[in-house]
Amino acid sequence: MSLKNIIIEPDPILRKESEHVENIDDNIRKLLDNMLETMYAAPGIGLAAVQVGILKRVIVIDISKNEEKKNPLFLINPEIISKSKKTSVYEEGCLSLPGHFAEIERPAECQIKFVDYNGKEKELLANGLLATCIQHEVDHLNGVLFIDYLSKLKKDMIIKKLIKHKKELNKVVL
Ligand code: GNR
Ligand code: NI
Repeated sequence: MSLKNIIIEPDPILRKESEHVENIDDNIRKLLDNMLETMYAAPGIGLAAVQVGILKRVIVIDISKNEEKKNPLFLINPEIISKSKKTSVYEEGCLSLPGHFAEIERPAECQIKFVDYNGKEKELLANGLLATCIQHEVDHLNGVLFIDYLSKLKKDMIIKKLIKHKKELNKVVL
C-alpha cells in the first residue's frame, strides 16, 4: 500500500466532475486500499478519489472512533436516492481545506445506492455523522466543497488563507 498526496484548494482538479467506474477490478481495489491508508494517516473520516487527483467516483469512509475496531466503508458510484426534509448541522472539516472548519446544514438522513468493494450493488440508509460525511464526499465527486455553502466573504477569506498556506508549503519543499 502507499500514501497518496492530498490536493489542497484552490486547485482546478477539485472542481471537476469525477467519472463513473465501469469495472470493479484489482486496480480499483488497490486505489481504495491506498485511499483508506491515506485517510487514516491524515487523519480523516472520509476521502474521495478526486482529493488524491483521481477523477473516479469512489469514496472511502470510516467514522468509527476506536483504533482497534475500524469500520471502513467503500463506496463506488454512490448515488443519493433520497434525502430527509429534516436537516442537521455539523462542524465540517475537509482534508483539502486544512485548518478550516464551518457549521454546515444538510439533510439529516440520506439513502444511497452504491457498488461495494466486491462489485456488489448495495443500498444504505444513513443518519447522523455518516449521512453528513456521505453527502460531503458525494459533493467532492461533483466538484463541490463545503466552503461553497458559505457566504462569499467567508469563502474568499478561507481561499486567501489557503493560497498563503500553499506558498508556505512550497517554501519548505524547495
Ligand atoms: O475528516 C473529515 N471530517 C469531516 C467532518 C465533518 C464532515 C465531513 C468530514 S469529511 C473530512 C475528510 C474529507 O475531507 N473528506 O472529503
Ligand atoms: Ni472533504
